[in-house]
Amino acid sequence: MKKRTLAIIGNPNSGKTTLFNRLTGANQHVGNWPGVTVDRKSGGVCYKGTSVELVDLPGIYSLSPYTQEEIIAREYVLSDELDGILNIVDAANIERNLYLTLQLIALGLPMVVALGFMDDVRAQGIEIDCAALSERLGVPVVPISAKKGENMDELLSAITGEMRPPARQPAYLHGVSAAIRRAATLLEPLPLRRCSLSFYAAKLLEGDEKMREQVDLPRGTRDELHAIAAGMHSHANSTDNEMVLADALYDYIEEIVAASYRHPHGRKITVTERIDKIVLHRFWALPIFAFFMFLMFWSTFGPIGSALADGMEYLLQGLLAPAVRGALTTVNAQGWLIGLLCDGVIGGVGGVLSFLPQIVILFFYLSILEDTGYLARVAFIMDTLLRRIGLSGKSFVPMLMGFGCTTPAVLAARTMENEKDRRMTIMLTPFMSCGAKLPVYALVAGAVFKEHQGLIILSLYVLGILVGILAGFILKKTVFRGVSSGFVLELPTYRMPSFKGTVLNMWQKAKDFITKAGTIIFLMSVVIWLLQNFTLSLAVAGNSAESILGVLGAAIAPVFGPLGFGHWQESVALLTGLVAKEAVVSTMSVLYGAAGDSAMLSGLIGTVFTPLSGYAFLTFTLLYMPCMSAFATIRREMGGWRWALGAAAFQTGLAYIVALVIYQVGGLFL
Ligand SMILES: Nc1nc2c(ncn2[C@@H]2O[C@H](COP(=O)(O)OP(=O)(O)OP(=O)(O)O)[C@@H](O)[C@H]2O)c(=O)[nH]1
Ligand SMILES: [Mg+2]
Repeated sequence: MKKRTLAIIGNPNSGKTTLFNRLTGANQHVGNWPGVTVDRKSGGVCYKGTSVELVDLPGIYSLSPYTQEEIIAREYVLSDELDGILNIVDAANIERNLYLTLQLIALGLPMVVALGFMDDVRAQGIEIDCAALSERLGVPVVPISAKKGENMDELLSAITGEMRPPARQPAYLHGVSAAIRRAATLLEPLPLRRCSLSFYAAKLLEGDEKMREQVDLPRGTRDELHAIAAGMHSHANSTDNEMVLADALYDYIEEIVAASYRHPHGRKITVTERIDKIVLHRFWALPIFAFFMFLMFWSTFGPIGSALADGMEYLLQGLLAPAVRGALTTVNAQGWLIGLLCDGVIGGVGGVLSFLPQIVILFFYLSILEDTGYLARVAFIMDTLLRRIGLSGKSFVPMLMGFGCTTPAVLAARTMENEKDRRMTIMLTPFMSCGAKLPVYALVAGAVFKEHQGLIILSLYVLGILVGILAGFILKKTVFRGVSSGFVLELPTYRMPSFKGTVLNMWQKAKDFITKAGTIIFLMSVVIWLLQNFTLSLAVAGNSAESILGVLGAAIAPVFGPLGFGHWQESVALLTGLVAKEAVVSTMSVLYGAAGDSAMLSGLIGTVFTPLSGYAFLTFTLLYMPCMSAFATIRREMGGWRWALGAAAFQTGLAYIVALVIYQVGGLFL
């Protein structure tokens, strides 16, 4: 028996992924802002012997797509891969959500509506008559709460049972149904899904550009459709069929809502509105945002973060390293093996792992930022500022996500309406201080700036944002000239972050970090240790300057001379940072031969850098091209090597210039 494939479709932020995770047991990312899911993910669910394949998609407001993720969702809906639709409707925003529902019904596919957020709606005292709603829509309606897991059995039996196509076409089509029927008959000979012909007909009559490109119409058919479309607007006193159809649709929605939805008397000001009054205040908005940033920062790098990092370091390097060394010595292991394990592996991997607590704290804040719904507000606040220089606040969402990791941040740019803006945003996100740069900051700033390290690191975070905005301004005036589209990011209702979700998120990030340390960083440390201990003729190197790495590093080092860090060790470290930014730390740790002794490493680094060259080094680390995995994502999203290499050259060039200016101009004063 063929497994049934159902697409979960609904508005952005309507709880699709929450429902998907609950039904399939998956662990996909959930966040309280529109645009979290930007790709399609599938998972299976089995109920009473029937199994169903569910596909989670990016949210869409209608079947007229503008952004990349919306196109992904629509293409999937129109493909032959799915057998039916599980439409999730946010009951708290029913009018807006039903717009999509009615368009989906016009597709004629078997469909079930899950009426989500029922817990929220009930708390507001709203009553919804699901039977009346179902009767008017012509499809089954199941009230649920995906977050609380309410009514999941009923929903499961609806989607595993016999699913029927909608009982009838939505009544809103009646006013224009004659035209749509005629157009649909015209489309019959074309290779389109039969049950969706009226949908295609409506879209083509509406004048949907993308649909016209997609459907290959013979000339005669095109002319006839044109004539029908012209007839439609003369009939409706309007020249715009999209408006005619949208009006008809909204009139019908009003009717449905009036029949099934009961508001309590009088509307109270909601908590969200109250919070927004303060948080989005004309004067207070920015200081409040700055305060939250400071708080995040202070906990990550201030006393709490440092104490935890010290504890971790003690475990790894104070206890583990001597224990391993002792054990190896007792079994009379060869000197090179002790060196490789203690200096190479524990030094390199341990050097990176000791920053795990700080990474976890950082992700705790980022998770709260997303789950409460404040992230969308930050974009909104920044929009007013960025608009003045021609940028869109929406770029700021991917940029903020870039504080975590560049790879998902680059994908998040898919939510931008304007293709030029999307490409520009992709080029800017790597300027943010991603989590992997954090260990580098902590190591170098700690060694060079001692008690002022917090301030120095804060300045790097701010510098990343400023360079991002400035580079955006330059790009907008040159490569990506054009007008940004208006700001259309919906501000979600504030929600308490769920404890489970936050912990899960932190655990996921910690796991990624540990895995990376155990694989890439581990390998790199071993390779670096070997290259540092052998000469080009493969003899054991007397001192590391003669080693393969020493020679290689010395060849590149002069490039960085004008930036103030002309030692071969830093050049090699920056090179390995292209694989993963954390590798800058593990490489320096191995190369400076600190053998896992962090106090010694810190002392050595403190003597290698002056405050000025240290800061130039950190600036370069902040701004130069991102790691391999982010680069690969940029190449995919930009659609080609030329773009990706161009972006990398732009970032590295800018990094060089900024670091050069800092070192040279700073040198005049210090
Ligand atoms: N109170 C309540 N909150 C919910 C419910 N379902 C989801 N949420 C919350 O709504 C927010 C959005 O959930 P997601 O599952 O990420 O929404 P989505 O539809 O996948 O969003 P996009 O991927 O951005 O389109 C999260 O904060 C969820 O915790 C629900 O039934 N009740
Ligand atoms: Mg989602």
